[in-house]
Amino acid sequence: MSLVNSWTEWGTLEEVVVGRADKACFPPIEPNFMQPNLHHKQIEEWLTWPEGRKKKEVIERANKQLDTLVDILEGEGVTVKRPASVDHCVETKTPSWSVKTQYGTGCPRDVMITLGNIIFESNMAKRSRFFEYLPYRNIVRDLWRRDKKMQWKVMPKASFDDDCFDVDFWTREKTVGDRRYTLTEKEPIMEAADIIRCGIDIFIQKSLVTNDAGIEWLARELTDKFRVHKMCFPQNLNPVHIDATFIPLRPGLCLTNPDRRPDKESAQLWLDNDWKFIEAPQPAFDTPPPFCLCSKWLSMNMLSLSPTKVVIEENEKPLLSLLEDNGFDVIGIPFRYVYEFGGALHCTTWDIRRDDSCKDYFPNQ
Ligand code: ABU
Repeated sequence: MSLVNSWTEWGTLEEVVVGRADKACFPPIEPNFMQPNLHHKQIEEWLTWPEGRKKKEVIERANKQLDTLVDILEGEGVTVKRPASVDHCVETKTPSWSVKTQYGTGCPRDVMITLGNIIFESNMAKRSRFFEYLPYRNIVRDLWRRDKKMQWKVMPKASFDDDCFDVDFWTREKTVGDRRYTLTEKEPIMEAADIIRCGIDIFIQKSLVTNDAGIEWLARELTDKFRVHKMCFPQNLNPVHIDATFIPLRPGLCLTNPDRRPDKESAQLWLDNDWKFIEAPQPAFDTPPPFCLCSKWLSMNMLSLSPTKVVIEENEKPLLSLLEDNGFDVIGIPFRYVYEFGGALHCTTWDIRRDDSCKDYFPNQ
């Protein structure tokens, strides 16, 4: 039996990794993180971005919500694994740069992805996240030893020298459709949360953390195994990860973000294959919690347990109704304390095994 098998975002979930808030730090200012958005004007006026370790109480309350997720998943019969608990408040350096601290282990999804029988480690886009794969290595090594069909692929580490970054991004005026972000094309760079999986087809967006070279690297690496498609959501001037933008819920049904619609070219393949788009309702809150680096659209960042069951944040009542109206069982859990550790329910998980296979959901292409 394969221990590693996950081809879609919605197959029945059998084994998953849930992140930890332990020993996390505020991400340090660096070329790919120069203007943190505090989301709250008043806070921005009196606060400079903090550095160093997050407070013990803040870590504990997030860990409590992560533990609740673990309990729910285990109650649903899902095997849950956790990354190693490591201290991120250590200086990180290579011969050409250093940053004061690392970040955290809250978001396995950003680093790790299962593509069929391949476990894939992305190389990340921030210096402070250079070593973020390490807390997952125990899990990967164990699976690799036990599942003889599993493949383990690691993206080449980027140098993250200054010329990997276009720091003018932070000051120039942004225009719809520009598609120039913080990364240059010097080296392939990618974060796994910019990918969504639908059987043999994989969709990926260019963003502040994934460049065109990263997408090309992935496409070449997966030739003959997957069809890799670029997607673009031109209204999003600061794209970071696709999983609060475009969420395939089950074959033929996709949740879309009304502020970030796919462009015509990106939408065409879905429409040609009879997928239906439903728009997410406005989130329950106008802003994410302070120190959260994501947008209010974490509301959409759900974890699918199967093609008929999902877990969402408990405050997102309009989303709950929409999903129920579309035939889903919805489990709502408290999760907002986790948001400042990098994201919501999709971000903080990495599925290792789902009951699904390499199907073609887009025969018409
Ligand atoms: N990592 C998911 C968050 C993306 C967003 O805020 O749009």
